[in-house]
Amino acid sequence: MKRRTRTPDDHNQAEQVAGNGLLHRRALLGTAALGVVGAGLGPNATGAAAEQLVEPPWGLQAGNDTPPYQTPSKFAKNVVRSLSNPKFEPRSSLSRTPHHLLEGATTPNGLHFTINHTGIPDIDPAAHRFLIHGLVKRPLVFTLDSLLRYPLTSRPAFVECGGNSAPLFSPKPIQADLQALHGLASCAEWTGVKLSHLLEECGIDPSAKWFIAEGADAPHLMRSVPLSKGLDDAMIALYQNGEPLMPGNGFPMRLLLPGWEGNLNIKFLRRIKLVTEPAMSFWESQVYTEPMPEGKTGGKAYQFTFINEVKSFITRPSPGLDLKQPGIYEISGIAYSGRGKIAKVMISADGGRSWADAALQAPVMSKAFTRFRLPWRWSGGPVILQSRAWDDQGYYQPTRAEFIAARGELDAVPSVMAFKNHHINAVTSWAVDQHGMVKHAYA
Ligand SMILES: Nc1nc2c(c(=O)[nH]1)N[C@H]1C(S)=C(S)[C@@H](COP(=O)(O)O)O[C@H]1N2
Ligand SMILES: [Mo]
Repeated sequence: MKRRTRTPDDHNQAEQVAGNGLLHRRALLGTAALGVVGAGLGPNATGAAAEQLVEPPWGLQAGNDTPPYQTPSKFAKNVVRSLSNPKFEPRSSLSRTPHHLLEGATTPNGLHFTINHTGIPDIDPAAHRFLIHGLVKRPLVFTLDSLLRYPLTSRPAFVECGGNSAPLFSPKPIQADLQALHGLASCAEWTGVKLSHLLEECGIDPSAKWFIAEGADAPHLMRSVPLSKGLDDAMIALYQNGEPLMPGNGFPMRLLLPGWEGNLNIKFLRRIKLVTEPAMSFWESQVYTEPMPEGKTGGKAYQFTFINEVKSFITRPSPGLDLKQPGIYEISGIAYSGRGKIAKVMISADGGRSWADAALQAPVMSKAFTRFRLPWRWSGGPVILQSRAWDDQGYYQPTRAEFIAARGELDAVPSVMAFKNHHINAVTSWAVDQHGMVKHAYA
């Protein structure tokens, strides 16, 4: 495609490209293109003459001391995860990422979602051992220190629980915020040792086709993984966004299987055993399974669903982030695919009748969050906002109707832990009413 240069015409053109005020993504190049250049203002700035610059107290005295590890401003104290088990009862503990309060494509470590089925173990890295055994020529034991002597690599990757977005299985749209609906997915830059490297050192027996990975926490969570994934992009991750893994995310080491269902990414990793067949463990046979459409199959389930399929959602606006007045807004959101890179995101403001191409924030990385944006002029009427993503492997995010057609009627009581409610990637809709209030809707 040819590079487009801006013409003087752009200055007064904020070209509407789809219904209900969606503007061409090139308007993102500047407020000039939004047609507000005459006023000399961005969409929401007020004139400098209206208010005199006063000297606030923080400009008149020295500030606070510097902590060894900094935490966010007290004025950003609402930017936190929501907890499913705040009293720490004896059950799984989930924490959800506040996507509606974040920007960019990286989830800060303190806000990465977590699922820990028996709490967060307090692992002393000096005492932790990681073993590779089974169908190998030379079983080996690794410590954190010994792993740090191997070549390290870094890559961004999202992790998404198979139960993320489970509320969308409800037959009526559950009125909850984005964090509650899609908060079980996060994206970080992970650094560690490629698993293929360690497997080659152990010497793979030709009869090995799968491996079983097991955690060191109390449930010894165990999953079977095809060996081909272990030899592809699997990593023993030691660092998360540049610092040692967070305790809730697997300190001191975890299995990272980019693009594959969260549960397979075994944290507190203590063992990888090469085998000929999957173990059919509790987690792969009872919990993270996916039923085939009922009636057609008599209640059968797919044996394995490893890949997190392409998904997107709009983070701003979203429930709780109501629009104060008509005017120009930027629609912002996240898209990702467990198969590769995001190729395209489209946005609709009229419930799917017309669509506009969103701008993708570069660099677009494989199996990682991609931020998308589009300018929008809200005229003050009711609209339905939707986003829809395509990946570079030819897969696209289904509409709700397409998803139901493929998976059968959605009659489940949504719960992350229930057998039926996994792997939903249908389009999410936000209904904005004439007062600017944003609600979860089905369209
Ligand atoms: N050892 C161990 N690994 C685990 C879990 C666990 O409880 N223990 N939870 C799994 C689940 S259900 C998910 S979705 C992912 C979540 O990874 P995160 O907590 O780093 O976001 O970790 C998986 N790995
Ligand atoms: Mo999960």
